[in-house]
Amino acid sequence: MTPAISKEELKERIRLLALELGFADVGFAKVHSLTDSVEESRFLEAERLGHFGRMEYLSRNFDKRMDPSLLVEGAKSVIVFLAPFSSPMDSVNTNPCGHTRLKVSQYAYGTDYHTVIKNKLYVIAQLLKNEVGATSRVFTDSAPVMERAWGVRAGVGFIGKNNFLISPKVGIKNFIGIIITTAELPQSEILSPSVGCGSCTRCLDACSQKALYAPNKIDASKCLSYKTIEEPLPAEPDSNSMAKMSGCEKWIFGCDDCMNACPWNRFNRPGWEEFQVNRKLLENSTEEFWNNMGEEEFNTLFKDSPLKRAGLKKIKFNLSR
Ligand code: B12
Ligand code: SF4
Ligand code: SF4
Repeated sequence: MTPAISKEELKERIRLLALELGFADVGFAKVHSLTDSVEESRFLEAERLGHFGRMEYLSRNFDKRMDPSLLVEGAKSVIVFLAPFSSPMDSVNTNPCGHTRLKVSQYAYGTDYHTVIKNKLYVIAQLLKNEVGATSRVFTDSAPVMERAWGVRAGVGFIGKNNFLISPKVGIKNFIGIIITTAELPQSEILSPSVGCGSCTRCLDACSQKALYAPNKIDASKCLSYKTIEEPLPAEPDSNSMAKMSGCEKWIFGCDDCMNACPWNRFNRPGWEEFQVNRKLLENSTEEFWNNMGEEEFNTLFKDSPLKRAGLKKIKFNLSR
């Protein structure tokens, strides 16, 4: 009889398949509850201080957010994947002050990452099923999972002062993909606490909104990413405040300032092609481009794009702020 695959062998098969699929790194953590953890207390503090703004969904399913075994019955492991989205920035207008450069966050330059990443994670979930009959669920920004916290626990990175999960091997511009599975897999080594930000504070200095109000602390309700994507349109025109940005540049969807400021960018891997399909179109878009656009054109051009989360009305509103 063929001997069953060992846990170490299975872990290695997953690692190799993940790299073959284009993931920049992968790590493994044992499932446990996050109750009484530093992440739980930071989450509750942010909620108590009103920092979630109108993102009411963050307060729902708190028990599941703190315990992956409530999302997958019998879960034993959390596997964390890093999917690079860094862009070359080769078509950016380098003399933007002639007109205000309208900026869209790099993560939204391509096809919606939820679809792209999940499709690859399903391939790995299938391997787990074939090899050990495991039940698995795949996630990316789609469920009450503390994705950054699990990234730390799976040894793929540390939490920077800008709150990002940063990998000393593959940098900062990475989405996180997660598989929660009933397969038992060996725990990866966690990074040494000496790996981190040191005395750097570039991200805090770069935040025009002072949303990053202290190291590792973000008032998300002030963050441009929240303001330009998540916050509902106001009933009264311009009733919600936003600190003015520099005259030459304006974020109209998301914000990358605290990410771009980070020296760990030099370790980024090239972003997947799927995440670049609208890059040239979005890097130097103008007010005319947006103001002349109708819903139909928007829905065609950005059919499978993260921009659809905000919608054309919201983007036009962001232009006018
Ligand atoms: C809600 C949300 C937002 C909100 C609020 C963000 C926030 N920081 O709270 C808004 C809309 C503002 C937002 C913005 C962005 N987001 Co967002 N967002 C999320 C989401 C859905 C939930 C995050 C959450 O639970 N927030 C609540 C806070 C309290 O938790 P947290 O951010 O996870 O922070 C924890 C750690 O920082 C940790 N921690 C903090 N300090 C310390 C210290 C120590 C010692 C330790 C151990 C831990 C620790 O504890 C915190 C609480 O548990 C996640 C997906 C997910 N399910 O996790 C994506 C996610 C965090 N976002 C992501 C991205 C890419 C962005 C943007 C870059 C998009 C953009 N360019 O516009 C910005 C970045 C802003 C920033 N500086 O964080 C990625 C981050 C990838 C990465 N490498 O870190 C995620 C993981 C989505 C994904 N699957 O890739 N986001
Ligand atoms: S994404 Fe922009 S507004 Fe939000 S914390 Fe970072 S720098 Fe500040
Ligand atoms: S910019 Fe500096 S302080 Fe901020 S996350 Fe990067 S290394 Fe840390």
